[in-house]
Amino acid sequence: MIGQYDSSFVRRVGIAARIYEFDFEHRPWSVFADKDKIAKYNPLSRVPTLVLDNGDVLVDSNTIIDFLDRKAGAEPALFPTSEPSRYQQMNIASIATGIAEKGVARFYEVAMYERDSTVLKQRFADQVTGVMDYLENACLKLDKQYWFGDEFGHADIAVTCMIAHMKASHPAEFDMKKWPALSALSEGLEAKAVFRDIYQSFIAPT
Ligand SMILES: N[C@@H](CCC(=O)N[C@@H](CS)C(=O)NCC(=O)O)C(=O)O
Repeated sequence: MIGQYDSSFVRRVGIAARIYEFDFEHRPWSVFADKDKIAKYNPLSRVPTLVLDNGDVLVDSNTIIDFLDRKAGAEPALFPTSEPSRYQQMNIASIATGIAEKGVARFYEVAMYERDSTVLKQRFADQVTGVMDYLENACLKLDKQYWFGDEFGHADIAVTCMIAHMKASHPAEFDMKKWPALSALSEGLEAKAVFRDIYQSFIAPT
């Protein structure tokens, strides 16, 4: 698997692969410094990129997670198998990875453009507030410890990886005191061995 664990997308895939006990080699290549190496496998030069033993290449965390889930089989799957729980938890994961995508794009805008756009700045702040308030309310309504029940699943992993990534890359917008339920959920998961192992502190792209 190609990509650094400071990316919430790479990390959510790494955590799922570890939980499913799949053996994989990890190439922590940077999307900027190692762009050309990544492009040999993925024309988007994006991570995560998963190169299979037969040479096929999977791109995008959602595609890779779908592949891992099917390979792992129904029993240990990290999304529920029945509806409406399945689509509800997929939506939570999509909302979390969606704001993480906005976060990556916003980081590039601020770091690499000579002049910031006040429109995009405000839009990003509104999207962060909208998503985090939505997730906080959804988290408060849980009748179990996690979205997946008594154990954590992909929705819990995606939210926790997104929070770590966004707190590090957008500290001004991510004052977690505003979202205490999400804070408690992510802090609890970050203390677990698999989250501590599959981790890299944020390195700003240059
Ligand atoms: N939708 C993708 C997003 C992946 C993504 O944005 N990865 C970032 C690293 S955190 C990246 O590769 N950025 C380089 C670029 O977009 O040019 C996924 O879920 O895997």
